Amino acid sequence: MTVKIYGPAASRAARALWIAHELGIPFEHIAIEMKDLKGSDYLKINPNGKVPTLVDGDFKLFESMAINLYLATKHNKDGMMPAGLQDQAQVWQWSFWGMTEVEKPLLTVLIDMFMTAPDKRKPDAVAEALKALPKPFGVLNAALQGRDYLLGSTFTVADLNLASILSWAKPIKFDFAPFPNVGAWLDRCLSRPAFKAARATK
Ligand SMILES: N[C@@H](CCC(=O)N[C@@H](CS)C(=O)NCC(=O)O)C(=O)O
Repeated sequence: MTVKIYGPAASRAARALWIAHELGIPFEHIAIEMKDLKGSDYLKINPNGKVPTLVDGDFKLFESMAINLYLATKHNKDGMMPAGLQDQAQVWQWSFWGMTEVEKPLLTVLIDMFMTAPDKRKPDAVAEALKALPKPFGVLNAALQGRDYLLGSTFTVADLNLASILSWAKPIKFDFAPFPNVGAWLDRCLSRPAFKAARATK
C-alpha cells in the first residue's frame, strides 16, 4: 500500500521524504502548505497541526523521528534498521539525542538568520544557541572517530535522522573545523542520492 507523507520538503517532512527514497517505497507526497495546517481536515490527521504526518492505510503517525523509525522497521532495506536490539537502541539513542541536544539550538540560529525580519532578530538568543552546540558536537565527533557511520560501516536510520537535523548547519555555515569527524560524516550522509532526491521535491 502507498503511504502518504504530509508536509513540504522545506520542513521536517524532508526527513520522511529522505527515508522513503532510501527505502525505495512507493509514497504519495502531499506538500500541504503551512497556512493549511490548522484546517479542520488536516487536524483530523494530525491534531497538532504540524508536519510531517505519515498515513499508512488507517494508521496515522506524527513526529518525524517516530515516522522514520516506523518506516525503517517496516520496510527495512540494506540494514537501514539494524537487526540486534542493542544496535536498535543506539538508533533510538541518536535519534532522541539529536532532537533533545541539537535540534533546538540549530533551529534557533536558522530561524533567526533566514526567517526573521532584521528588526526582530535576537542576537543574544543566537549567541546562546551557538554556545550550546560545541558540547554535543564534541560528543558526536568522538563517537564517529574511526568509523564512517554512527553504528560502524553501514548507513542506518540513526545517521539519516541525525544528519537531517545537522543539515541545518549547512545554510548557517557552521564551522566544523573543530569537529572534523562530524563534518566528514555530515558530507557523507548529505551526498546520498536519496537526500538529494528529497531535497529536489517541493
Ligand atoms: N517534533 C515535531 C515538530 C514538528 C514541527 O514543529 N513541524 C513544523 C514544520 S518543520 C510545523 O509544522 N510548524 C507549524 C506550526 O508549528 O504551526 C516533529 O519532529 O515532527
